[in-house]
Amino acid sequence: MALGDNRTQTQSWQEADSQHHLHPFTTHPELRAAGPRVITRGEGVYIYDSEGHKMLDGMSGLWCVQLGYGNKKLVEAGAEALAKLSYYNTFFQTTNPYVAELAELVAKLTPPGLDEMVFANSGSEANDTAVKLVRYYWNLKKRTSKKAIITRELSYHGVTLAAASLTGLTPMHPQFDLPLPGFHHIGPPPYWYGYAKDCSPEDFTDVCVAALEDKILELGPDNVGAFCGEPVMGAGGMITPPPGYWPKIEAICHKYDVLLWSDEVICGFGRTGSWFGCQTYGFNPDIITVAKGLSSGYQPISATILGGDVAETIRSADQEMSHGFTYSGHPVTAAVALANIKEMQRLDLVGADGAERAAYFQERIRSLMDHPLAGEVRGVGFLGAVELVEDKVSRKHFPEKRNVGLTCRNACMEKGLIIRAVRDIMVMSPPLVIDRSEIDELVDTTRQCMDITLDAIGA
Ligand code: PXG
Repeated sequence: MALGDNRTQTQSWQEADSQHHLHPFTTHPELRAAGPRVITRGEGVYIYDSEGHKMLDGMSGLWCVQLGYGNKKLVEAGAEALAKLSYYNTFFQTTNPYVAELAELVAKLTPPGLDEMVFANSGSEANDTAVKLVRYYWNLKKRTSKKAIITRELSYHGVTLAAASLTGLTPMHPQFDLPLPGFHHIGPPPYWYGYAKDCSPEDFTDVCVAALEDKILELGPDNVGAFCGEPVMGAGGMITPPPGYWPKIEAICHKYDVLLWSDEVICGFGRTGSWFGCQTYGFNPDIITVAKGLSSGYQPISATILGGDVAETIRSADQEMSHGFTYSGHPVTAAVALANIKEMQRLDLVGADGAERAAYFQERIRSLMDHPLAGEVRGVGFLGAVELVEDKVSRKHFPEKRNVGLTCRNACMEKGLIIRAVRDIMVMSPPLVIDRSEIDELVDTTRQCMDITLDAIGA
């Protein structure tokens, strides 16, 4: 197709989109002035737009395509299920082969005891489900006052009413009169580099853990149902916890009989180097929520996974659990998720092969630390972040209006690399199949764009 034809087609898609499509987290007059980029194809770690630009997707879409794009095994599994059983529900004492096998396989991978699950379509729905099941559990236990849920400042848990209420990125609240009652956010978040200039990481762990204990005592342990957190905070700035944080959080939850809920929508399915982030950080949650990597994002599917007494109490309750979606355990999404996990196992993405490439990724991103803009480089598994600062010694950030992160992100886009800017934190979450030469491309382009940023801001 000639370039001119491409442009005509692109423009017609842009016009159609601009007239009818309201996008997530988007300022629409801005988008409509610029016109959306139309992504038409993905293969391996690369995506392509309608004008033929090739981009290395250093974000795995939205932290989700563990297997990269276009994996044939998943395509075939989806097509086969679509042809054989395009839909049937899991209400009224029915199931389907795909979701039955998926539940069994997921239960094998989760830590011991976490082996009952409710399926939904998105991370937000999995989290809303968890909120309801926390309430249901404490109602079944006849401890009906234990309903408050505690989360952390800068956390991201989704956008439905309950999930957005859990979310500690508070600018997401006022447009929608949130949070709902019963949701409490504690600070500081476990973000040592950003919050603790005069404190060792170990001491900062204790500060963060004390914030949870203080909040439980303030609300009264009899009123607190659960604490929910992401093992590594994703959308809030790729924040890895300080040493010993999670086991200490777990001990506080046990002390006050508060359920521990690990939101693994990003961290699940190999992202941090283990199947689940709680395994990487050594803690035992009562509830795990997953989405994204469960199907490598090829189909919308999520799950709320229950363990211990929560699983036992809910599975043995002699009453109907009045919850579930039309598409809970959808055969096509389940078939794709099943094929995804089997493919991840076949490729050893969470075994020695993945670990070797993750170690290389971590080593390579740390090489960026000698750049004048790099205040901290952090990461785990296939998560990485470079925090850009004005002054390395004092950890002084640039004024927000200088848009340093955005400048760097836009430079990366120009050079065919997709990474995220959260404030001035450059975030990377590449597909777990990324190879060494692609890791080199990711890191080398990032360095080049940090140079461009340095020139642009005249620092
Ligand atoms: N929990 C966590 C930890 C997440 O990261 C959700 C829940 C909600 O999932 P759904 O499927 O309802 O979107 C998420 C989603 C970003 C970005 O810009 C992050 C997410 C979604 C969209 C954008 O970093 N995470």
